[in-house]
Amino acid sequence: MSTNFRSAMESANVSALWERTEPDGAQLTETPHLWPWAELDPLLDVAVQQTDMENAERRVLVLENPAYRDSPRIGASLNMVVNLQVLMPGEIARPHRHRLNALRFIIEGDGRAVTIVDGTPCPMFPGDFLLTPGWCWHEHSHDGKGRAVWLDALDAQLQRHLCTNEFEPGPSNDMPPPRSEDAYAAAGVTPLNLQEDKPYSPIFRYPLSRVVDALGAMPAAADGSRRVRYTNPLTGGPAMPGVDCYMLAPPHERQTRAYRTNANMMCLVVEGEGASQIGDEMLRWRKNDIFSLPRGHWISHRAESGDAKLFQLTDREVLARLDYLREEFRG
Ligand code: GTQ
Ligand code: FE2
Repeated sequence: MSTNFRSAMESANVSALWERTEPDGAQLTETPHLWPWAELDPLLDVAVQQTDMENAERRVLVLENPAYRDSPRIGASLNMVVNLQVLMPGEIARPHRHRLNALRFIIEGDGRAVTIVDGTPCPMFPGDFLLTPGWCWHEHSHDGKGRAVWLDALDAQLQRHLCTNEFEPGPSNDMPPPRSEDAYAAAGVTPLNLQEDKPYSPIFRYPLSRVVDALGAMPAAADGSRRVRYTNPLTGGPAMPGVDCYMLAPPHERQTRAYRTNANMMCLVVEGEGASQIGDEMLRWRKNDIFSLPRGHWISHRAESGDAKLFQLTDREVLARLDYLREEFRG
């Protein structure tokens, strides 16, 4: 390429596509990764010793997928970050809000730690699933005993790419009045007179017991698995934008039907133990382990105890709504 052409392009603010070399996302090779609870658990104690909630906005460990170590990517999964947060008795995490959609899945706590979401207090018992949808005020407090530990997941990289995030520190000047979720407690019945014009579920807290009841009552699929989705009762769709969540009970000593997709998924082991075949790799998992299911691999799970349950979060719905989703099943 002549020097004249090069400088003419530069001053005209154009470039030659045939000379560009940066790889596109499809060439990024992701391998599955498992973060064992046995390694995460002691790090949380050290994090408590080394941080003071007076100075920290949140006491959070960010899971970093080693597949992205030499890339500008961050976090556990391509479009979603997965973090662990810990709060001690007497501590608070101050109110703020952001456009990122966030969820919490509670790992440890005595139910005396609370997240207040837009004025609604949500007690945090182990196994509970809580929503903090985009632009809702939220703060955490703890007046019980022992550590409160939970998984946070946010659609951070996606919104970072789209430049759609905003952040506002509290205190709030427009906190909505506290509301009750009891109107939604009866499955199959939704109130009609409420002005619900929000793009997320009116339920902010999904207790584990209801999920376990549903899994126990439903028939198994042909491969023996049982799976429920956390939905918005007003639409039947996902509970909120950005991250779509499920609970899977894989069959005992049997493989689920293998599938492959261009969506990304993260799993938290809620109960029991088992193994997941992900491409060429077999990941063995047990309670509180966290692992990634990167796009493109053939995936199949099996339980090795009767009670095994995986909490799953995925960007699948984002891809589906854009008509970008591709997935196939084997057999
Ligand atoms: O608890 O508000 O893990 O704002 C990352 C960002 C937690 C939170 C995270 C957050 C929060
Ligand atoms: Fe937040």
